[in-house]
Amino acid sequence: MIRPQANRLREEIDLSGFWQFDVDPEKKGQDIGWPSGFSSGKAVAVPASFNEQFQAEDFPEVDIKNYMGTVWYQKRFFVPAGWAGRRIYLHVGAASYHAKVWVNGKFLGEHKGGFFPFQFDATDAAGTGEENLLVISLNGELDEHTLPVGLPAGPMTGSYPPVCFDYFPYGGIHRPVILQATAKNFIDDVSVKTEIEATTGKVHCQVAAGGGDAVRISIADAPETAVELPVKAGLAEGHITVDNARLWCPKDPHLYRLRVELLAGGQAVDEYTLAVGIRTIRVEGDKLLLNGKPVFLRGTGKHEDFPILGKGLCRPQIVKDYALLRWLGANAFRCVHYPYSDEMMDMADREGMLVVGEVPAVGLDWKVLTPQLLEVHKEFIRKTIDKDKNRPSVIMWCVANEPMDLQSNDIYREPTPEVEGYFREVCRHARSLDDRPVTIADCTRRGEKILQHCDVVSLNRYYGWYHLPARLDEGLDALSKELDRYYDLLKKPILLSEFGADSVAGLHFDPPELWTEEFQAKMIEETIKVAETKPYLVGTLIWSFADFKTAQVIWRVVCNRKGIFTRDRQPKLAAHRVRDLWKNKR
Ligand code: GCB
Repeated sequence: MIRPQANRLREEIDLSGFWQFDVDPEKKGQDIGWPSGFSSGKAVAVPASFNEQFQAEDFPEVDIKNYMGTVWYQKRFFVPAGWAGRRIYLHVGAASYHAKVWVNGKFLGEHKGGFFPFQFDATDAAGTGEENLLVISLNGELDEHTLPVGLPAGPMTGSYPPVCFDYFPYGGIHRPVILQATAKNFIDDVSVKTEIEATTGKVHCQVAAGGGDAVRISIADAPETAVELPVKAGLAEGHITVDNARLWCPKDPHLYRLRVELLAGGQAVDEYTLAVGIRTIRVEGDKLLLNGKPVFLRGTGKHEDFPILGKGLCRPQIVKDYALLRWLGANAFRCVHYPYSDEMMDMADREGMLVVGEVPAVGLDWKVLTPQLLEVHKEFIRKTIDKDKNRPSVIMWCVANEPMDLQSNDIYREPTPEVEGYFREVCRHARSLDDRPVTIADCTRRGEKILQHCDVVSLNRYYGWYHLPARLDEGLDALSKELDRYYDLLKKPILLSEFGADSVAGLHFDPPELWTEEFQAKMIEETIKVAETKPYLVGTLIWSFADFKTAQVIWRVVCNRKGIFTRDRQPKLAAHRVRDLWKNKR
């Protein structure tokens, strides 16, 4: 899938703005004709989560802040007369969780999964030169067959709202909704892989086309690179070469503009431009090699989370987050626990960030690993890869976070052969779709049976906090031994994919105590120092970039407070300490 763009052969209309919104706790909307429009409810902003946009009395029939049931969105939009005869489709950047879409009462389709874009053809449903009505219903209920998993078990048991993962289950249309017009012959998808031979960059392209007879690919502003490829059975494949290629890397994240033109009868009928970074990424021995040279990831895990907006796209916040990452000296982040917006990822490509992409597979209690969930998991791996496959910044796929026996909460329990088989298949599937290294973030002490199927071993470790709380010296010693143990067993590169401690901003104590800024700063600093003595370690990703909203449980103070920045992006002591460690290393 490619996202909409405006160019000489494509037009787009962004439907961001105020929409009509209502709740439907009894799921009656469809029976009483809401797909053709409804007049009840209130105005809501799109993109954004709906949960924090209202007061409780605005929707007395539900608890709107914690509501995960059905809601309806509606928007009138005008399609220009000039779009007559064009192919028109609707692109939704992301909506949580299960979406159904109608235009002028005509059902276009449905989509499951809160963090992926989806598109429906609206050519027949939408009228040109007139006003149209778009209606989207969303349902946010999660269960044992969804990802994230919705069966409340493990550490979040008893949370409100009930979830089994540590972030707030915000609902709504979270990313832009865009209407795109193309020619009837159109570019449907572009997949790019890059290779380096001495100083030459090779850009392999696979273009899926709806119609047309040939595809021309070139680097924009370098017409001599152009190559023409025939379209056969809807596909065109080939490569262009770039002499003396500027290789994409954190210090010089150079992006080439790949131009793809679809030709019919010798005429360009569609065009698409894609930012491409020429780089390679692979694992060799215990190293992660970017363009053949070892890289070390210094950064944090993040969330899409901000007051009022919830998980909605906020461009100023994205710009600010990159400014803070640069200020820290970070070169990396992990998309905990789902694929991020394209806007966030565009900046990663431009800023030279090394990104661990992540499938929204969290809350994976061993009990729910059924063949049915495996199918959903594989489908979501495909969607995650499809969304960000062309991005130079994405250097690894994390295909699951902390699978464990959540019911017993026993981190020393070995996975059964069935559990191991599930993750073997998950890793195999990811590799069959893409050549980036595959990882799983483990939180148990017996993860080797699962981690052996990965290319990089990711460990989420909280020594000094959840384990050996406040006993930092003992914790660091245990961490050091455990890292060595995993390396000796698996002989693979290890990423410390989470570590950290909660701190309430403004809470101080000397000598450092749990929950204070001093303890968090010390724990993070000392953990980084221990980790960096390990030659097989390929990165340290602090948990977390900023405080973020969680469901209510008695050990979270409104938010998870492991941020080294507050939720509104003010630095805690830990951020200053990390900057001292990293500022000259980027
Ligand atoms: C983890 C999870 C993350 C939590 C974090 C914590 O291991 O991957 O989702 O937020 O621990 O703070 O407990």
